[in-house]
Amino acid sequence: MAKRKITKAAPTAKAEDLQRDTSDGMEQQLTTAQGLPIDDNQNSLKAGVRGPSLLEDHILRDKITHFDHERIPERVVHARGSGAHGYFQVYEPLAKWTKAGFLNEPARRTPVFVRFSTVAGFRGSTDLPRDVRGFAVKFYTEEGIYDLVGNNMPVFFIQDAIKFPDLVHSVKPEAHNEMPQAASAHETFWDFISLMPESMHTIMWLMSDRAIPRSLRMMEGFGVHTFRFINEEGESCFVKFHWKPLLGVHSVAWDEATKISGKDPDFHRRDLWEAIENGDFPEWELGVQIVSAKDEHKFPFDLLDPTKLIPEELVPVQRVGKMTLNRNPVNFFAETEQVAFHPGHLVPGIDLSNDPLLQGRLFSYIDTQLTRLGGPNFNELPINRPLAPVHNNQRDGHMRHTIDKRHINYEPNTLGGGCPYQASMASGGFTSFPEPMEDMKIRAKSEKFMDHFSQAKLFYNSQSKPERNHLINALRFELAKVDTASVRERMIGMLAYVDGDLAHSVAEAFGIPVPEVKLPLNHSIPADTPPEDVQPYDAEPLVKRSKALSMADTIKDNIHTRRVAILADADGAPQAKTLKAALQREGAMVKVIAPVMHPDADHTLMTTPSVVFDAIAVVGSQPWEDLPDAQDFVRDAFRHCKAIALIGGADALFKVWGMPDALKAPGVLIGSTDKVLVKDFIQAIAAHRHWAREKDPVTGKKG
Ligand code: HDD
Repeated sequence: MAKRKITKAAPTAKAEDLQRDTSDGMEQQLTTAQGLPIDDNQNSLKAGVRGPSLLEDHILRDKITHFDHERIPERVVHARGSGAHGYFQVYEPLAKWTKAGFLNEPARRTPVFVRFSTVAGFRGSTDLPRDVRGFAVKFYTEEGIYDLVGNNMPVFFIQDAIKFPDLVHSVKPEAHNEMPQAASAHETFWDFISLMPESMHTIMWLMSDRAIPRSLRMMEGFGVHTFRFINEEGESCFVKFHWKPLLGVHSVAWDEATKISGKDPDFHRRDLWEAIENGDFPEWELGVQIVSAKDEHKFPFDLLDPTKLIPEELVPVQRVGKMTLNRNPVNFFAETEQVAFHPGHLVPGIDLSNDPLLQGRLFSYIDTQLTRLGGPNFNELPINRPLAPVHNNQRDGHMRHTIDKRHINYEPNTLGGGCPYQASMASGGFTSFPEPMEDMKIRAKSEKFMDHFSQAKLFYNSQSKPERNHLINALRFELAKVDTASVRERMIGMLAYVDGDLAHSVAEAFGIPVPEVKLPLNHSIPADTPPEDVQPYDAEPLVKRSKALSMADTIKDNIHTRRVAILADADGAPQAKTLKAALQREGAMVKVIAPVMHPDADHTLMTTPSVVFDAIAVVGSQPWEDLPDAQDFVRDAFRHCKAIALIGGADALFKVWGMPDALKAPGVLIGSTDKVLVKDFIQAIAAHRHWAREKDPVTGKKG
């Protein structure tokens, strides 16, 4: 074998180099983990060219040993996630409520890392299951790390952390056969839920279109729990956190979601990545709902109950700052996989409440990192490291990075000059709000926690007609995947406590009347209650409908970053080009799709279905109807209620399929690429979806 010239590795002479944690791999020769240059990365060391490999091959073992340990345990929940870097800036100082530095200096850009996730699926599962989405934000503030570990839904399934393992076991794939992946549509989940009336509000959210977002960039975020703000004077108020996306809140259709899962399971991850690479930086405004200490008990629900939201009509959301995501991670594992969030990562000015779900979380997150990241030093990984300096007497442990230069590792001390010394409140030391406490030790909940249905009703009543239809069909779908009739029936009976029509519409799909069910005697109802006395306790809602709970009136005035496909063969290319340019001027991301690649085409039909686009145009009169992929392309776009422009004879398509009515359906435009059509098409895309086209899958009736 020809001898290669070896360039010597640069000596790592400087002490600070020992603390390096990144490697760009550029113009560097290959070495072992110990820095030994490797002469042959193709062949293991053998006893002769046809002989066995030698145990002595330390280079082979160095490589394979590391490879064998490349995986760490995935998160028990939220295993599937996508992350991005960015920054947060407050608009005006919030000093009257909080002393948190990053919420008081408009000039300060606080770096953030955000990880979005699904909950139930494994790490490699699809981005588009029906599921809650995690929305976790790590703020690298000057006062240390602050983590806002929220979801895209403002409420949670259970009221007390002690039920979390039960909830998660029920929704994860079933224990005997590990099916289904990333789906709540199976019977252990619905068995559990039908016995947990407190979950009914979150179930409304989970069955709604919120659970199948169009994009991570088009989701709201919520801190869920009530937290506390504390100002310089030591005064405290309650706060609920919101993230409001500047692109509006949008979702896909359920049939579309299932198809995307097959065609591009990385749909959300890709969408986020591409938007950031293209410079279309996703933005959210941070919103706060503030409740003064004196108003703590004025609502019919308990502020500490995580199954309740505060209707925006009662307490408006004040937009106080903006988060921009402008940088993709360089390495998925080092950043998105190793990032470790914890609701107990707080800064002075923000404190916890006694919400029993939050209290349990405070234990769970550190505990899980010990297993996942291998020990107590996970805070030293680059993605978790605070920008604020860290000085304490915590030492050693698995994978310690810091080389502590002082041997004085206790406090109080004189040998180390008393350092590190305790910070006073005046110098920024964290102090908990001194909430008065005196009560008996008890396993119970406050009475207001027993109100399980009033906000489930509020949510259902606040949905537009198409949104309600989607919710009904989601329940029909999910319960059809339940094999045990008694579980399904109990669940339908439970729905009747939310809304009679809802329960009836779901029951209709199973050909049964709405079963009458007694509320289950679970731990949220006192155990000595006789069954005949178990009545739903419904607080009188102060608001009957809340506009903010529906997506119908979200932002729909632009097509910025919307994905549009133009189906065009070589003959239609000139028209496709004109249309593409016009849509791009409005900020859309446009791709030309062709049956056979041509110079103006970006993708072929075979690899590119319409489900990964927001709108389609078909150009030219070629017999598209003969091509099976083209048929699915157009039919899916029609079924999923997307804007469709048929240009230059393409309208023949629907006629050939015996769907002449489709040509008159809302959102379907016919014409040439003249200005009028382009203008109408842009408007139709901005409207997001034309739900009026939908038919009920059970009755076949419109809307
Ligand atoms: Fe949790 C992860 C959000 C209740 C225990 N949770 C996790 C993540 C998010 C949430 C966004 C992913 C963070 C990331 O991207 O790494 N969790 C919530 C919200 C909850 C909630 C909004 C209710 C309001 N969680 C909750 C409870 C417990 C946990 C009640 C346990 C008692 N959650 C965990 C966990 C995870 C986690 C097992 C898995 C991986 C991790 O923490 O780091 O500890």
